[in-house]
Amino acid sequence: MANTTSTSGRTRRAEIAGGGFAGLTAAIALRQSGWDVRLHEKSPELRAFGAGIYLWHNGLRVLEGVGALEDVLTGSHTPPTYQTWMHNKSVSRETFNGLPWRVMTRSHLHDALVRRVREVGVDIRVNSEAVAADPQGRLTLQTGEVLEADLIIGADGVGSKVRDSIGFKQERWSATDGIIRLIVPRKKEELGDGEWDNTIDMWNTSPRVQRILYSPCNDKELYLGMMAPAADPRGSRVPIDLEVWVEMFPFLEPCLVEAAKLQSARYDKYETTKLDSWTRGKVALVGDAAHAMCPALAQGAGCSMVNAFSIAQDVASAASIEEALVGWEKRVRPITDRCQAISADYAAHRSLSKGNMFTPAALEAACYDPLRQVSSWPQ
Ligand code: FAD
Ligand code: 5PR
Repeated sequence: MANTTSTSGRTRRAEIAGGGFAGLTAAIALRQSGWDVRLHEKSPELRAFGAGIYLWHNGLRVLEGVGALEDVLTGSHTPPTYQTWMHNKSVSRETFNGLPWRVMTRSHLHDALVRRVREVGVDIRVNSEAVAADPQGRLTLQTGEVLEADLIIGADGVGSKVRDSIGFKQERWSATDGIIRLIVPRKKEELGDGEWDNTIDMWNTSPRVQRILYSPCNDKELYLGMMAPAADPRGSRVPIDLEVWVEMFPFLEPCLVEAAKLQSARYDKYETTKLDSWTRGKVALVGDAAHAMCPALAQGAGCSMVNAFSIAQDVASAASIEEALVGWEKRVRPITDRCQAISADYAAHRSLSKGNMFTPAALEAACYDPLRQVSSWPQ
C-alpha cells in the first residue's frame, strides 16, 4: 500500500466518526488509496443495528471497489422476482431488466465491511464518541481529546453530532408511517405452497393500513418489514400484536409467531434530513448524517456507500481537500437528492402499493456505477 498521498510526501490522515455502512466504506476506500485512517465508533463494538437490507447495483459496485463483494454475496440472496400484492392479489412482478440487486441481513453486510476494515489496516477505536468537528480539520471526542487531520468525516448517522456542532442549515421531518423490522426463521416448509423465495411486498389498505415487506435473505433468515401508521396503536405496538398481524396475513402465521417472540422489536418512523451543504472546510458529512431518506427505494445505505466511496476518489490527487470536497458534493449529490425526493413522495403516497413503481427515474441511483462514475445499466 502506498504510504504517501500528498504532494508534500507526507501521509494524509483522516478521522472518521461513525462505524455504520457509510463510515466503514469511507475508511476502507481512503485506506486503500494510501491514507492513514482512524475510525471512531461510540458503541463498545462494531456491530450492525437493525434487521435486513437491500443493496442494488450501485451499492454492490462499491462493495467490489472496497474488496468485500465476494464475502457479501456468500450468504445473501437475489429473489427471482420482486412481487407486489394488494389485498393478497399480485399486481406486479419486477425483475428490473437484469439490474443486479441483493437482499441480506444487516449484520451480514456490516460484518463483511468490518473484516475488510481490519484487513486494510484502519485504526479502529470503539467506545469513542465524537462530539464536535472544526472545519480547520479537528475532531473533538467526548473525552476532551482533540485530533487533527487533513480530512474529517462525519458518518455518525441521522443524529450526527459532527453535523450539529458545525451548524449546517437543515430541514428534518418524519413521515406518517413507520415500520417494525425483524429477522425471523424462514419456516419455508411450514408456509405451504407459494413462491416464498421472492420478495413480496404485501399491502392492505382495509380494514386497516398494514403492510409486510417479505424479504428472504438466505435459506435460513427472513427479513420482515411490518408497516403501519404511527397513529395505529395495535399495528405499531412492539413486541408485535400477533393477533392483528395474523388476522391480516394468516398465511405467514409460522413466521409471525416467531416475530412475536422478539422482545427487542422497535417501531421506527421514517426520517428525512436535508442540508444546505454536506461539507465545511475539511469536514465532510456522509450517509444519514447528510441525507437520511425514506426507505421506499431502499437506497439510504446504497447512496451512503456510493458517496463515501466517491470522497476517496475525489481527494486522491487533490491539492486542496476543501476544494475537492466541494467538487465531490457537486458531483454526487444530485442523484442522492432526486432519490431522496422520490423516496419521500412514494412513502407519503404509499405509491409502492400500486406495483411496477421501479421506473427508470426511481432506479436512477441503483443504475449508477461509482467505479466508472457513470450511469451504467443496461451496460
Ligand atoms: P448509521 O447506520 O446510523 O451508522 C452510524 C454509526 O455511527 C453507528 O454505528 C453509530 O453507533 C455511530 N455513531 C453515532 N454517533 C456517533 C458519534 N457521535 N461518534 C462516534 N460514533 C457515532 N438503505 C438501503 O440501502 N437499503 C435498504 O433496504 C434500506 N432499508 C431501510 C429500511 C428502513 C425502515 C430505514 C429507516 C432505513 C433503511 N435504509 C436502507 C437506510 C439505511 O439504513 C441508512 O441509510 C444507512 O444505515 C445509513 O448508514 P450510516 O452509516 O450513515 O448511518
Ligand atoms: N423497501 C425496503 C424497505 O426495507 C422498506 C421499504 C421499501 C427494502 C422499509 O422497510 O417502503 O418502507 C418501505
